[in-house]
Amino acid sequence: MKIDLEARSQEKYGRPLAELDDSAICAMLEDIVREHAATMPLNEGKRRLYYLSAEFLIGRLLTNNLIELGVYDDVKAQLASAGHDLGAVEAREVEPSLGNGGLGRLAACFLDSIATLGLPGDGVGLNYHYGLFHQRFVDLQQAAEPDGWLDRQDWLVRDEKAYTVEFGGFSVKSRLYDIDVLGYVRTTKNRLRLFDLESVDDSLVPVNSIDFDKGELAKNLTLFLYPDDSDDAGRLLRVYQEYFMVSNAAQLILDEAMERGSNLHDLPDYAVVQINDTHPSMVIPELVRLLVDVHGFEFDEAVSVVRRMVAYTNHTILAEALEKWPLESLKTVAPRIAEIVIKLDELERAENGSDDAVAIVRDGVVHMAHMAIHYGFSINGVAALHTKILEDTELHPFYELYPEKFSNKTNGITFRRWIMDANPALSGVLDDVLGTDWRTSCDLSGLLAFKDDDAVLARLDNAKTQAKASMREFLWETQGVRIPEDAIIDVQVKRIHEYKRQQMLALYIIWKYLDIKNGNIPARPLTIIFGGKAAPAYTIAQDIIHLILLLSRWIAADPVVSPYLQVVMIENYNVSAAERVIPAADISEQISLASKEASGTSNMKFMLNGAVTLCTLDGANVEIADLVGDENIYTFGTSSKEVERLYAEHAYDAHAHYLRPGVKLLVDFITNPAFLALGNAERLHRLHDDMAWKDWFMALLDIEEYIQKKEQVLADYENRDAWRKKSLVNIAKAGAFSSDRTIRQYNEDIWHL
Ligand code: 26Q
Repeated sequence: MKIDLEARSQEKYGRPLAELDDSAICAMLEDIVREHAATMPLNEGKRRLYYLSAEFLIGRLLTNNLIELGVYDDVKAQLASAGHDLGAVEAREVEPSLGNGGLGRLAACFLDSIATLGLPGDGVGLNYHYGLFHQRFVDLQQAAEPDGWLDRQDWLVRDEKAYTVEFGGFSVKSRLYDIDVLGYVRTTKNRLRLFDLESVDDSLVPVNSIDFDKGELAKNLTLFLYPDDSDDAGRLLRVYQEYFMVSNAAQLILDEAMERGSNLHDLPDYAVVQINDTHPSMVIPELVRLLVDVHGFEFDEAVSVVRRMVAYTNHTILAEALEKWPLESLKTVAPRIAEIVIKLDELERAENGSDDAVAIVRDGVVHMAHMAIHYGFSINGVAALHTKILEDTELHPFYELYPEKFSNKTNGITFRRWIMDANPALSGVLDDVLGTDWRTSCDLSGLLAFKDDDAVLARLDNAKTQAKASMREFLWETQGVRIPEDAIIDVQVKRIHEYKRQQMLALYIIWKYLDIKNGNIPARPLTIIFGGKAAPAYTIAQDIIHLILLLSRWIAADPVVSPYLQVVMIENYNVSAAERVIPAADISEQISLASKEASGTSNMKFMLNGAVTLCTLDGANVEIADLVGDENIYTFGTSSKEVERLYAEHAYDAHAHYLRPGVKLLVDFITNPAFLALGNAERLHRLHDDMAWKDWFMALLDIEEYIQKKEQVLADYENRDAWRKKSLVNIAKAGAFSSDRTIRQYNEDIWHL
């Protein structure tokens, strides 16, 4: 593809390129990419994948698309010669806010890999007008505001397809928007297909609040993406949303299959549906409904068709996060779906002679995961340990019924976004040292040969320094925070959740603060960076944010400690922030309670960017540890087996751990009088008491070993040579976590495209 920006500028704006401002250039580049993408043919194949997901956390698209088209460097040079900086232009793009966290970002990485591998497969989801809320910090607390990303969003292309969705008591018309998904240097494309209502009343949403009259919402289903851990008020609306999503998706799937020659009896030859967690699981009864009610199938045949085309990915072992809907809610939202779910439950009981443990409907509650496992042909976990736990404990009765349906597909990340786009300095070093093949093979193992090569180690180190400079600039510009140039950068970025144990890192900060106060002056400054949103209804998570913000202010105000210790909480952490912060990290914090984090994917992004991991043996950390070896990772904490035992036997005594002298000191710091005076006493007391009496995720069990390990990490950092080698090994081994590898496995084992 050839681009002449000067000619384009004259044509679009009637002015020379040099006179345009960054926003105008951004819009112009978006136009160019969109127009070019429109001419690209779709990936073809008899069987198409539909990746159904309530979330696609795609991030900004301009840079990514310029990279995929192979014109990034050219565009950058043309802009530079007209006096413009592509980085500043990129920053004008508004990031779509269509996901909560890991699950949504995984879907986005998958779309990139599916397109890059040239496989025929589209994402299908919803076009939320305000997406997830925008996070602001007010009075050291999280405030949630609507994120009007759609106002300035330029990537959506209106599609011809439109359907009717029937709810109990009313029906709505839908409208489809597409975003083209380009693969890396490919001439064919896929699409992200986002359904919306034909008309939505945005005026229901007040300017500065995400509270609004939910009574009207049934007709405005696509206004918001609900946070995980949503409150009850949001739950019924979530069912409406989910049904709207899957009814549209199912109609689209049948439509396209018929267009391509299917008689629907052979539908599994034309379509395979991957459901991203249970959120789209109602696609199962919806497909059955369409085949029976619209296309005249017998119920049994419809079920047999659907059974051969739906596959389910599980992303959680937290029982409370598995979707269970009251049957009454389903009856309200979609009465016919409720009927079909009941029939599916009866059929399953008859076929398996099975008991309540695996039932779809039990005590008036519909277990979505159970339905997906019985009526899907595949279920997978997202990391080896996670899949093992599903098989051995959480979903064991299902594993006994259908061992052949279970498999592991360890998550992955796309290297296009997470090095080529986010870390140009490191990409450049890799190009020079390895040649450019790694960009498509994602094989970085060639680096290992340079483990003792001073010149290469120095270049990698220099790339880290450049990434740190970029992050420092970002935090200065967006938050007015200054970070010392020589600081060790220690990062935990992810949704705020008790099981992820941000509170344990907060306790470390208290320990370190007291240690410095006691005269133990560190060799160099340590900057600890947090980022992440908390569901507005998740009180303890809000309390944890408050504690972090308070610690940040408290330490900054202390002249003795602040030269050596700094706490930063990134406001409104999102994909764009991740791209600036992850490349800069020295230490990757992956400290969830073992057995609770299904996989984690930031762990992979940090590793790829040369951070060294400090972690529990949870999720994909286990696989990272196996790959890099003991000398290149720091692991600590109670094992997942022992954690499971503690839960099963109710054997964890939080208060006993709290009463240990070193621990009590740290926890009680949260409610010291000066702190209470500066912060919100209610939040601090609640968090203190939760830790001292409940500590459901056992932070106090692991805190001492965690502090020890972290101190060892900091000491080892001072051996600069050894540390650079650790960093190199981590990068070299990260190829295993390319989402291209993950997608190949999905295709070979499940999709067969
Ligand atoms: C459910 C019902 C109502 C409203 C919201 C939700 C909801 C929304 C989002 C429930 C869960 C989520 C998101 C889950 C998630 O992000 N899970 C993460 O998935 C990653 C990709 O597999 C894993 O790496 C993480 O370990 C897992 O926590």
